[in-house]
Amino acid sequence: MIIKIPFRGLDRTEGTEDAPDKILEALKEIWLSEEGKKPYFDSEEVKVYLSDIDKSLANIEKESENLLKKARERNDRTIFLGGDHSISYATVKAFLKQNPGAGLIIFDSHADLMPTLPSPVHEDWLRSLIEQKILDPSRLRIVGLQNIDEEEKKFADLHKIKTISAKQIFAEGIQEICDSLMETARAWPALYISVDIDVVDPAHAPAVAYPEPGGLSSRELLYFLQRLALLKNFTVADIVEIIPKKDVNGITTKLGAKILSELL
Ligand SMILES: [Mn+2]
Repeated sequence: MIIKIPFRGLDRTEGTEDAPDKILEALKEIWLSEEGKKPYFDSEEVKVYLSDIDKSLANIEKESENLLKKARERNDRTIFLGGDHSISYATVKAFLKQNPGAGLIIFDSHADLMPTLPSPVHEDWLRSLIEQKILDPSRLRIVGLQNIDEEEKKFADLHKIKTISAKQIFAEGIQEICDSLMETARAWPALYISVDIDVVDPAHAPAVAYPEPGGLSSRELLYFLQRLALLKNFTVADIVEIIPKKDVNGITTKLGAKILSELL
């Protein structure tokens, strides 16, 4: 099941609200996944209010909960299409309500652990979930990290958050890193994977608000996702932060569609 969430909380991520429809459009050009599966899906859309963060996040949480229940009854995987990363505040909350003790793997060049604002946005949503004791930081991995702020680093150290930088992936080897990630995730009762497209090098995914040169290649991200998607406890994912109007030749949107086809 694909759930479109055309929401962003900030002007900086303006345009991410166009991504769900553009990604689904690009998906039509992907005939088969690399495993040879045809992408079959139902799609739903969550109602959001672009001028009201709190109202939107509350509604995303409520509707996601209902849709996740429906997906579970049908034994379907659920993929949320953002929007900016703030949507994960609500979707992860809905997921954890149904799957207590579950874990979260985030692919992101940034940590999203900035000091919290009154309403969660794409740079503090993760810290909000931890401060509000919704997410247990021991069941969290941030992969592909490149650019972390000092304040974020303090918070990550304090809560012993395990991060795997892009540099580490290069130095230690993607296979080994992925092996240990799989081992960790396999032990969790359920797994949620969040993909911030800026984890990918801007040479491969230019349509983002904060490009970070030195990121993963498209193929490296696909390698991680294709392996993690083999885990039976992997049930929910999101793909966020694509800004179609900043794209070059539609490659970022198409990468989003490709990721989607590999995760379905
Ligand atoms: Mn992010």
